[in-house]
Amino acid sequence: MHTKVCSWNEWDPLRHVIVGRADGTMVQAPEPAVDRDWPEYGFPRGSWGRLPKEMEDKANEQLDHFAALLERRGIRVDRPTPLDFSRPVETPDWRQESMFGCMPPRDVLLTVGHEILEATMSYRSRWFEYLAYRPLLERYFREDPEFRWEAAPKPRLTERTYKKDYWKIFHSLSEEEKLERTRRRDWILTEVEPCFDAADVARCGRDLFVQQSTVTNAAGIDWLRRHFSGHRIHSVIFQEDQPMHIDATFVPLRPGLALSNRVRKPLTPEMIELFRKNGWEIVECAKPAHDKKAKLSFCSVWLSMNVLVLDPKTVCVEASEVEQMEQLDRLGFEVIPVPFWDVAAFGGGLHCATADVYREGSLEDYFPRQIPGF
Ligand code: DAV
Repeated sequence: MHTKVCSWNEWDPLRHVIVGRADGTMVQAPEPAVDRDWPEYGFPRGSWGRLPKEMEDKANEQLDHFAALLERRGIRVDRPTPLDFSRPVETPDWRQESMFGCMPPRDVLLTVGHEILEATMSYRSRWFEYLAYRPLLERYFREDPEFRWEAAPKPRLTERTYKKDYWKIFHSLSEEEKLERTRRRDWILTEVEPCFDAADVARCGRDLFVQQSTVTNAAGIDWLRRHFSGHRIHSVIFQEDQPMHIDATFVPLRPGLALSNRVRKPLTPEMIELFRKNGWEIVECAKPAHDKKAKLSFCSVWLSMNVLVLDPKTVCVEASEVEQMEQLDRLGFEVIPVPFWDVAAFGGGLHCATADVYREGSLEDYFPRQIPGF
């Protein structure tokens, strides 16, 4: 089979994609970066374990259905090889009692042009997650002589990577104080070493928008800036206490149009200015269908806007998100409803669950008028 790795943005016609698997996904063991207490679902603070089998089966059913739908549209779909995520893992610096899973390839793999970059990740439970994608990456490397296979430096993730007593202090703060911390970009990660998740990056040709977040620090963004030296890297933040991944907050849909979260407002005025100056329209997303997170899910109801664009006229949207579908329809898209809510607890929505391998199209400059210093 002919393999070509290349994708420059979030909207060019999709021809080859990775779709994750729910198999063996864990409510991960405690670790410094994660604060979780779910007694109502049988996972009180300190506990961990595999997500219930019936939930896993339902999630896999929806993932398989989504993969088949993409294949029927002529898109090649590859799937990761799950590890035994219940196993403890260790490095010379630490031991972690479980891993997480391989449902959201978007978190780990960043495709920019002919390159796929394995992100550092910043959770100990996700340190080895790249291994689930190695059989695919090895194969692409064999089959596509132009494929650039890269991995960011693995972080040490010692105690020095995380702020001491972060959660204790966080829980004592008022909403206003939490927001103030967000404005200061003050979350759990220190700046000792570069950390980033691939899902904090929104790709628009020459311009990459990277959200600084609970899993992506300034050093991580600096690393990306030096690594993708032919690109313009824009560091952005949004109004959200515990931001994690840009793809339920700010989503480019096609040249000239982006979807913005109606609550998590951009806190980087230069970003709005850049879009405006270059003739882009930013529309607020529709109201989500759900009013609370899915059971056992870290992800918010804003998975409503975690859409997968198949080409500039076609978009996949979670099937219960009626208002989001209607809005995208009004914006001129053919909307494909995809049942996916049962996947949420396994790490996200339609964008999270995929990673681009090949989209047609070339590297373009969608923001010729830049803002100095941004
Ligand atoms: O807003 O809950 C979802 C994206 C996960 N990859 C959120 C983040």
